[in-house]
Amino acid sequence: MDEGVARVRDALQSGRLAAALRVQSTALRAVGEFMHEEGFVQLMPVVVSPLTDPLCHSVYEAKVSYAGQELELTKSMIMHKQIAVSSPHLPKIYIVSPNVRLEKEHLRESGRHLIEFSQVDIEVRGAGKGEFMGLMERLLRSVIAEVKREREADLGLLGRRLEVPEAPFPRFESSEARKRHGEGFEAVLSETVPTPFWVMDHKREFYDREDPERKGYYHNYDLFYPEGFGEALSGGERDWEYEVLKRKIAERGQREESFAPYMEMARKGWLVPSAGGGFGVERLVRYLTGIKRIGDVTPFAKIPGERFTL
Ligand code: ASN
Repeated sequence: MDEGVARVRDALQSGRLAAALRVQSTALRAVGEFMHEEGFVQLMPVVVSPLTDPLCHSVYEAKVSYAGQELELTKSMIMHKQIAVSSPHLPKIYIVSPNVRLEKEHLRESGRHLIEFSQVDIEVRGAGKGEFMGLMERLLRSVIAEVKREREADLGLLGRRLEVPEAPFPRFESSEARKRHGEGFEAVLSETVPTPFWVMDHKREFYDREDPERKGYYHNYDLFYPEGFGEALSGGERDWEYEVLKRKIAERGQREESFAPYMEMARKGWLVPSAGGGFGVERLVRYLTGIKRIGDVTPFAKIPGERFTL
């Protein structure tokens, strides 16, 4: 028998995976209810498109051709989000979006990478980072409270103790954290800070807002889980002006044509300021359940570099 088949069957039979999936169901319901109460509109995911996130790290290409057109599998819906909130009728949106990122093999042992995962991707027209971060703190607190309430038995079975963290969460500037803890500062902080926390200012993709007066400073943020669980969410305020986007694309050695429809909208002045971010569902479930390996919270996990059976 194929080893992969046996592994999936064992995981399904053990009961732990089902407990994690019940936690996931509750978490997703809590996310949906929270977003609904906050007035967000849910969009359905884009799976293939000529336009997707360039990402700030290198992955293998995931392309399909259809009727003579080259399309890419979605890495994130960032640009679709910006385009959607350019409508004054859709100021607050979210999507539970499948993301395909064909990560390099060296990430096999990271415990937190999958080559396909689900991202809750959120965008708010006209928001600043403080507003968005506050929203995410309330969201995480309400998800944890709901999971504790509804899945007490499952958390017990998994031996997991969870506390609803106090808000606001601590904030660290990446430049200071790097000076203090070196290049691995994110891992150090995630191991040592006892609550979820933010790291501000990452040199990242062209769409995250760079301070116009302070070149090289980005108005973006990552949320981290404690206990070594690592990154939870990444996001930022956005740039929207054509000349700024054009310069930043060039600085990254990327080609404007790769983002043609988005850049056309920017050139016409149709994009608007916004802020947003997205968190990985499987990573959230890892943290909620205390299960360290991401392959253990989902039945058909695609770990980078592994051979896939199902
Ligand atoms: N979801 C992220 C954001 O909104 C983008 C990403 O996943 N790369 O900034």
